[in-house]
Amino acid sequence: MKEQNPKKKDTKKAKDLEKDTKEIKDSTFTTNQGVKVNDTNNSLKAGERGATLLEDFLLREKITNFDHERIPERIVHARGSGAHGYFELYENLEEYSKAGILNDTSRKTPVFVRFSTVAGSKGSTDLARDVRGFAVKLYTEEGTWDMVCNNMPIFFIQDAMKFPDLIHSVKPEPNREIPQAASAHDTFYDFVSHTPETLHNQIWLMSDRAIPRSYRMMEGFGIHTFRLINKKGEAHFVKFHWKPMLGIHSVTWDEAVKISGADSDFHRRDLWEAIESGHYPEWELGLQIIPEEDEHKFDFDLLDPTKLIPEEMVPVKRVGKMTLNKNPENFFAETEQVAFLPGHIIPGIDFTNDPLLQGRLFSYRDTQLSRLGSPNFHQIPINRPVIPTQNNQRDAKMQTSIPKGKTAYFPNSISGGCPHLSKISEGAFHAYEERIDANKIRSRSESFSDHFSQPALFYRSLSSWEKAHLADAYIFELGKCTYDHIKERMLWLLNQIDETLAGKVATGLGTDIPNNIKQPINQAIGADADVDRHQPGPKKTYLDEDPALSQANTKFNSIETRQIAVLATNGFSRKNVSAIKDKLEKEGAMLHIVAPQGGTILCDSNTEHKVHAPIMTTESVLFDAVYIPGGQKSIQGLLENKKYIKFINEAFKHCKAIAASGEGEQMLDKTYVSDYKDDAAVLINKKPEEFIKAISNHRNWDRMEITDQIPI
Ligand code: HDE
Repeated sequence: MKEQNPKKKDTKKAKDLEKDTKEIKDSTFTTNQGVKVNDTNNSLKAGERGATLLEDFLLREKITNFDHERIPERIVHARGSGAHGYFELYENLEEYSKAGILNDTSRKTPVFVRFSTVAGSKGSTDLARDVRGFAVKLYTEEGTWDMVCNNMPIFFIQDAMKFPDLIHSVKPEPNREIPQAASAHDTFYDFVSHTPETLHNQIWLMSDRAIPRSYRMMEGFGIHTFRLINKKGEAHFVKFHWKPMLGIHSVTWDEAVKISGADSDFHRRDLWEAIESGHYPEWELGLQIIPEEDEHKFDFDLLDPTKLIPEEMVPVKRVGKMTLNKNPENFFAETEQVAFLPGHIIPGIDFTNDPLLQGRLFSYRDTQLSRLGSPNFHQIPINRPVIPTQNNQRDAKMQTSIPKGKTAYFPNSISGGCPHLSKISEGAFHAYEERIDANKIRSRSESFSDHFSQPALFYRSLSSWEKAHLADAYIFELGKCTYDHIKERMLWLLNQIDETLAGKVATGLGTDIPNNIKQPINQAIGADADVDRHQPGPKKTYLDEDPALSQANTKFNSIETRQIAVLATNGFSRKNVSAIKDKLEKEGAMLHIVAPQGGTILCDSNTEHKVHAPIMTTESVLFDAVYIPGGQKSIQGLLENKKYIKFINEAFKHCKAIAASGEGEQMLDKTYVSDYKDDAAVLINKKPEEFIKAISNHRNWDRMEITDQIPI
């Protein structure tokens, strides 16, 4: 509990504030033209009671700026949070790629990362059930490389042409603008049920991956197959992965709903606070590398973005580490104005013909023009490459540099042919010389028609608790749909993936699984297309399970940044708290006193301790574990406030570790925990090491069977 020395913490805060405000402190208030100002509170009037004069340029400048403060929010991924950091490479990968960032292990490449939800508006809750964006801008010495990833390894659709339909279906319905940041509504499932290629991403969306515990505890995936190109011009296919050092962890849906009320900035705050406290989030960069000659070796098409390559089939090679160590100084200037483009690649990386990727290569530049208002968006500080740029592009809105010289064309003699071109051997980008010999057609390859095998593989690979969460999620989402035929189509499709899953969902919805539905994808292809040729193919089993798909197989070896609520008030046992505090904090956990009121409380040896949160201002869903120290007076004080009972019951329901010492057990006796004291993550008078182990396990999911009966 850092609170134990309130003075020290306050001094640090004051210093930070001093640093933050230094620039402002030493400055004089002026207009945007530099004219000094003596009053920014009153407009210029004819007499004390007006009228206000049009000539008041101070008023007009201030109000005009305010009137234009907003830029259009992103059409998708509007809600996001960013951070700065760096990337370091473990080993030289020149065999595969000539990209400097993948060759030079001595480099520390700066990065800016923006995490986001997809469907909600800029002010929507962080805990919506949604895919998360994971966009990484790598400012390399050979140009900026944007890896615009998601936290799921596949996408909903196979062709960019369908993207507006997908997004229109998931966004609030256009007549009432309802619901916000939620996929649980008719239009989304109307689209999904008519577009079976969505089923794979859809089942991930129903899984715990869609409600992460933290941005720091989720994976990132480039999704599309890209190419790595080496100096000899040889290509390998590649899938990009970001693997979180803290493992992949999620909250339960019940928590997600409650967190949205208790702290809708939960993920943003979590990222910010982890970085401020020096617990820098880290991910390893992973590559799945596939030789070109293996392109057709798989049971699915490498160009199909609705398919992943199971790690069991192609292992992920971990090649470097990304660390986020600095929060943005200004949200708008950095996190809002950052512009990611999948088309920003560097020599050594190249695209494939994935039709979704190809569409993205157009869309992102186009959207930045609408959002940021000018093709000069690369001149905004957060978007500037770290190396100088020169070319003959000129002018346009908001040109902030002053290009020198008389020539803005190439070739020229007046400027000595400058800026001059580079050879490929000097580092110029050279598109991979893929042979293309084809007819122009508006169609899709039959190799993209298998829509059931991978969702089924995903479901088979999950643990029992993940499967249970997933079925509940389908019941919740489909239960929110009002059209029976949409539910029926969904149930029929789910039944093609897994009969047990479909059965559970049908029971939850109180309906039957239909035997067949008419023409499953008649609308999802063109009017002239051969419908039979494009029906989803039969389900294949090329792999029983892929352990990497289950969160049950992630890392459980750290309690770093885990938030521990210490329920205490005046008279708590200092000895009890001291016994766990040092050990937990040494492992990186953060202890917070949750007391009946704010200010400070006294322990049983009369020392003052700062309260982190009065119980009325917080909820157990904001913590990872609960500790109740002894001290009879403290326990009596806590028992006077019924919210503590709810707090513990909820932590128990959400399968969290709960520890108590001495008289602390009396609190547990008033809760549901009293009947389950032999639970693996209920620790009464146990050693701190056992508490640490239980917290590092994230949750005791075995408890789920009983906690589902807890009526809160
Ligand atoms: Fe995006 N996407 N997207 N997307 N996307 C945008 O660009 C788009 C797709 C992703 O933090 C937009 O700057 C199309 C896949 C992230 O600023 C827009 C298609 C993946 C972010 C856009 C896709 C993504 C975006 C909106 C189908 C994972 C947030 C604002 C062809 C690999 C980046 C903007 C940030 C943002 C278009 C599909 C990830 C409209 C047309 C697949 C992480 O341009």
